[in-house]
Amino acid sequence: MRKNDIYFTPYSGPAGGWGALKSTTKHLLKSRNAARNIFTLLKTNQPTGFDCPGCAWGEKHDPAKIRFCENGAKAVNWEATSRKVGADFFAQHSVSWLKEQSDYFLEYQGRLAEPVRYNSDSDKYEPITWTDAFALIAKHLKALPSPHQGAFYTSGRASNEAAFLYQLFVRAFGTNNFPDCSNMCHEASGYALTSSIGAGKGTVTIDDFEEADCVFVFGQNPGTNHPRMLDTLRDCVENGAQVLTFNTLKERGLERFQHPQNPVEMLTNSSKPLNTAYFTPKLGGDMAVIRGMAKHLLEREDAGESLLDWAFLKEHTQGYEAYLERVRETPWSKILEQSGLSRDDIEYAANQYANAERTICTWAMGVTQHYHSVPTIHEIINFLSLRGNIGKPGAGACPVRGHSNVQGDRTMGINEKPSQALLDSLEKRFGFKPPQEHGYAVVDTIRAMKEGKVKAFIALGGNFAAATPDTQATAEALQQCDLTVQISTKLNRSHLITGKDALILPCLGRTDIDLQRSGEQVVTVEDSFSMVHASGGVMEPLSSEMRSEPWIIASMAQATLGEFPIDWMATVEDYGHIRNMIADVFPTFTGFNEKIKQAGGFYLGSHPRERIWDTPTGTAVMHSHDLPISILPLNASKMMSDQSLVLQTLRSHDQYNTTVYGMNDRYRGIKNERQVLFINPSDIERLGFEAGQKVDLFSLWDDKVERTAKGFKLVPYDIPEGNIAAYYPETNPLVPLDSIGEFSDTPTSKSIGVDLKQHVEDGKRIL
Ligand SMILES: Nc1nc2c(c(=O)[nH]1)N[C@H]1C(S)=C(S)[C@@H](COP(=O)(O)OP(=O)(O)OC[C@H]3O[C@@H](n4cnc5c(=O)[nH]c(N)nc54)[C@H](O)[C@@H]3O)O[C@H]1N2
Ligand SMILES: Nc1nc2c(c(=O)[nH]1)N[C@H]1C(S)=C(S)[C@@H](COP(=O)(O)OP(=O)(O)OC[C@H]3O[C@@H](n4cnc5c(=O)[nH]c(N)nc54)[C@H](O)[C@@H]3O)O[C@H]1N2
Ligand SMILES: [Mo]
Repeated sequence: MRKNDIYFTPYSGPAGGWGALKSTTKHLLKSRNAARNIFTLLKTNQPTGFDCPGCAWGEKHDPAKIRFCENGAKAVNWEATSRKVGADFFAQHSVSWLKEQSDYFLEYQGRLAEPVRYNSDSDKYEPITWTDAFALIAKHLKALPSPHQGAFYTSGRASNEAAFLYQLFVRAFGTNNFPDCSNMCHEASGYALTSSIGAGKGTVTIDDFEEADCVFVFGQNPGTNHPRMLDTLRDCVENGAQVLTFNTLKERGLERFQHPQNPVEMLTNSSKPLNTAYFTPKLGGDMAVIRGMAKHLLEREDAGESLLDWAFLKEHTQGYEAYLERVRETPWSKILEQSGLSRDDIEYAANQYANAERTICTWAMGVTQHYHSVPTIHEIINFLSLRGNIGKPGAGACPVRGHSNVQGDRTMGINEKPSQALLDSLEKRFGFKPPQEHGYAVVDTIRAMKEGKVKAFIALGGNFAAATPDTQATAEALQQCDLTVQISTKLNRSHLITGKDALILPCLGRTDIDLQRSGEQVVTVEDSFSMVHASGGVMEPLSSEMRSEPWIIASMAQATLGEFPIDWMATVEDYGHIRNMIADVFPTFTGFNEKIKQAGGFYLGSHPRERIWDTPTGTAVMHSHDLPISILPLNASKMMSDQSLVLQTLRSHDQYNTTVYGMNDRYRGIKNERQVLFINPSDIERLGFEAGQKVDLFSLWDDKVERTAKGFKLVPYDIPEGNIAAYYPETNPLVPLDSIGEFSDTPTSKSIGVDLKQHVEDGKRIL
């Protein structure tokens, strides 16, 4: 590869360390509230404080240790700002004017401080009382000819208490239309795990990493997105474990790491090698990589070695013979072509696995946002099963969740396809028959809005307009609604894409003190390791007009349903009442209010971990899939020419999903810009462009709709030829609504076929 470092000056220090602390401090100071925020920060993930609103990585309980990471600090600080957005702000700025501003500008204005309603005559948001806001919601919801014309979105920061009340309200109202951020995130993990091992969650705890002797990390960037995971990986390496990383990009955080809280390492500026091997497969190539490793194991087994755990396979799985046959039949040529790795690399990785007694596989969006994500995760489970690596200490499957309580929200029943057990349990406890038919997930909700089948949209957090695919189509869909309601902490693009009636309801965040009639409340959250723990805010709310999420949900329910099936307002006087209801519905939460008094929280348990398989056959199921015909969705691949490229959309270091904290991406060497396109230098040359030149992206999808994202600067990067990368949400206009994963319906945000053209200035914004 031709080296080109004119435009690309990657961060030269180790990830973590001084660079991380310096950046954290800069963000703290920028909020004009430094002392208050540092105080807040120090309470993050402490037994007395709040759960970090950053990621869902777990934490060993150790009261002596201050736990924060750079990105947790940014998330806390962003929420705990002293800037406010109240009626005066909206009186000054029309929605049309706000639409012209950047996402960074919108969120930077501060915390939403009072409820407002959109007035289309003035094109401005105007104050509304809470009572009138709930009356308006009730009026719209009651006017719907069918409850299925309402859709109720959840973003993964909602607490268990808020999520439980929300699903109860929506089901009592009469629908399972629960689009949620999970649909765009780990949906494929939930689907693949449930259909293979009978439970849609990971099977490991944080302690398992101490016992593991091999960890495979597929398709994730923990240096930016789960920084505390790097501590764990570093400890694994120190314990002598192999850490094998598979990532299309060489991510700095995974290459080297030093911890900001280890002064000795910081002073010497030394960094230990973290990963013992790093492979860069093609986008979407992981299934082929894993198939290749399985094939090599099988070849060694067939040659007389004893590597497979036949006892496990025979006693605990179904379908292993068919799977092994499928592995034998898969030609190496196809494995090498789709993976983009050499046979040596794949065999090397397979041999590390063969040497290990206890192996963990972790993964995130690099695995879940493809067309064939479910088959890929099935392949991961098969791979683990081959050597009995499920249900023994130090081994198992670890989908690393994103939002801090996205896993808990699902546990609480935020699910458009609820299990019969959940519905029956709700019926038994609350005495009404919940809707039995499945509801709409994210993509179906957008389609239904387009077709006029969904008329009222309520969002418990998040940024639906910016986070979802096909931005133009989604915006048009949202605008066809009669009512859009956003329950939010910060101003974002979704507030500007309004239905005929639109409300913004300002809520408390994780860091705020939540005072209800019985006193200060705590809520609970669940991390990626199924640990549930309490979280209580520490900051005085900025405005007396902000309300807690449970209170807002209870008030909407009361206004819409009266006291059916419960006295909503009495329930939120003390969240202990909500937890009692949760315990009645979910047996694993028995004694909930007592259990959360334990420092560090309690473990929900995992059946697969005990080798109990809640599947129809009572065993784990090894699914055999062929490798996909193409690693791009077919509708895109048939449009590809030899000039076309495959785009992945990912996160920069200075963002939290659609929240843009700043314009740098330190580890990737980007300063002060986000409209960049990471590309292999030989592709730049082959396509006749120059590094630094601006290009427009045109998405390939066989439906004659032009989808573009314009003005991206070419940045030469260490990325496989034919693959490119750019930030989300700027690239969401390129993701066709119909480009979704098989079985999961997850937008294929990591495999989009595109053509590049020289940039033409036209000044148009998509939204
Ligand atoms: N600071 C911060 N923390 C966050 C978030 C945030 O935005 N900012 N978001 C939170 C959320 S909701 C989530 S879901 C997680 C997301 O955490 P990640 O999954 O780490 O997020 P992405 O930025 O989408 O990164 C995808 C990574 O996978 C790689 N990749 C992409 N495609 C492929 C592929 O086909 N194969 C392989 N092997 N690698 C691939 C990319 O190069 C990139 O390193 O982080 C959570 N934590
Ligand atoms: N192209 C592309 N698209 C993607 C992805 C991708 O990798 N590529 N990733 C997908 C993934 S993994 C995810 S999880 C989704 C994320 O989708 P969302 O969860 O919908 O988006 P966020 O950006 O996390 O939402 C940010 C907003 O949430 C609100 N908020 C923050 N904290 C709170 C709170 O405590 N309560 C309430 N009520 N509101 C709060 C603020 O107003 C803030 O503006 O995006 C998905 N979209
Ligand atoms: Mo996510």
